[in-house]
Amino acid sequence: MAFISRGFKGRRSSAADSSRLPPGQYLATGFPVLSAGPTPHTPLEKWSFTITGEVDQDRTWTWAEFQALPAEDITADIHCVTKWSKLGTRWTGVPVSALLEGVESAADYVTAFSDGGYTTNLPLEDLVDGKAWVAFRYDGQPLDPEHGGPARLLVPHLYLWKSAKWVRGLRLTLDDRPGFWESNGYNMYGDPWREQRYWGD
Ligand SMILES: Nc1nc2c(c(=O)[nH]1)N[C@H]1C(S)=C(S)[C@@H](COP(=O)(O)O)O[C@H]1N2
Ligand SMILES: [Mo]
Repeated sequence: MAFISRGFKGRRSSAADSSRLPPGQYLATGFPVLSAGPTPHTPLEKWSFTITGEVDQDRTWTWAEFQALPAEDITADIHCVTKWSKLGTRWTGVPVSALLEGVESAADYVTAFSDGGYTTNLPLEDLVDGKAWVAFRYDGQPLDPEHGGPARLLVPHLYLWKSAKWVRGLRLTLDDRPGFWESNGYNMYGDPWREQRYWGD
């Protein structure tokens, strides 16, 4: 009886994990690094974060100002288009809503831009209401440069290419403009649950 019950529990917990895996994904071991170019190393005293584009006025935070914003701890499952997923990753970050507070804009879209020139596009509504953060800690430690430190976008409900590493700001736009991977065959939206990997998915 004990044996059967242990086996049953084991299957149940792996079934629970697999229900958190979007179609076509597998569980990664470790934390793979995926970067289209070299890792930039911007010193914190030169770092800033800017909201620009279709806004009444640009807003910019220095690193010290950004650190003074209210941050949250986040636990999230993340999914890379190359098919690995990682469950229950732990981050600390400033919710994007806090950065957009008081910003007046007619924009419906955003292009996140990063040191090194990477860009990615998202609907503005996917960045607000507790769905996205500018994260600067991972697993209780300052975010590794390889994983986007000092700070990266974290949008766990979309494929991870939307979570721009080394992010330096958000450009608000009226229309949906393809970013780096979106100009190279990746989906404009990128919902892992609908397997929106590439153009036409
Ligand atoms: N600036 C920048 N951000 C980026 C990328 C990149 O090449 N440059 N790669 C994206 C892709 S395709 C993925 S899967 C994730 C990988 O994040 P990780 O290296 O922390 O696993 O970062 C995304 N953000
Ligand atoms: Mo990716």
